Amino acid sequence: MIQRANESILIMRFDIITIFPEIFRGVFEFGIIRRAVEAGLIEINIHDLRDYTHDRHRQVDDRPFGGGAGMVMKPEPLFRAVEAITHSATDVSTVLLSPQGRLFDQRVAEEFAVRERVVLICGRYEGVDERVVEHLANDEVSIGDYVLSGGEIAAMIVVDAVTRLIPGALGCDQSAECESFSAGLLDYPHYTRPAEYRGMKAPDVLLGGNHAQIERFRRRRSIRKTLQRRPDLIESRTPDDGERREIEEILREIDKATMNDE
Ligand code: 6GU
Repeated sequence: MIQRANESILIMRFDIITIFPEIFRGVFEFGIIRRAVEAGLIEINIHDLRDYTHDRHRQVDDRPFGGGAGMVMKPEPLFRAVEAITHSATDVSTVLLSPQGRLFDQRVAEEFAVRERVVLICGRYEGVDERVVEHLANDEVSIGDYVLSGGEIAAMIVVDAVTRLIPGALGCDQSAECESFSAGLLDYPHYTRPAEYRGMKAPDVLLGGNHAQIERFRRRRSIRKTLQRRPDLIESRTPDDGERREIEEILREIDKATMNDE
């Protein structure tokens, strides 16, 4: 459970700095994010970087010193934008989105969720003047090991993942905790009506109403899927004795099943 710095309800403010503000039209107007905005839990402001230029051409990038391909985002508009947006605010994370950043995962989302303000600077893929990295941003984040044309889509992902962690943003506070990764495991499979569809059956145990059995079934399926698909997540856990026994048991079952296939 995330505890905000202040126990009373505190609005969390995102500021996104981008050269493509139109990209964000619409994306925050649906579902959980929309409801969080309407409920006054979060505020999202989109800023056009060109508004912080002073020249006639509203130039935000320039050719790299030392030569080479591509353009580099100039420092002055970015410094001006961040300074104008944050002025004297404290408890601000100023985050540059770039492929050089640390990997954004659920832990990082939890870190941001306890901030009062998060400023997201959308870098373009060719690069951002290093003085922004060193002296303006206090964090640099990447959403994965692939290259995007810019940080805009990454910013959407960060806002989404962080908003879900803000108390009250989900219908039920508990549901974020139960979901994939909060417990460090992949989610268990879900089923709904009909109980049988084209010969494909939902597991009987889920229809029976025995809650202890249902919980055990779901936990074991979570562990099994995680072992098969993301063993790295299992390795980074410190399981208690019960869970270690369960993992070993499931591993033996998987072994047995693959031996039968051979
Ligand atoms: Cl945050 N930006 C860009 N341009 N590419 C990325 C990324 C961010 N994260 C992964 N690839």
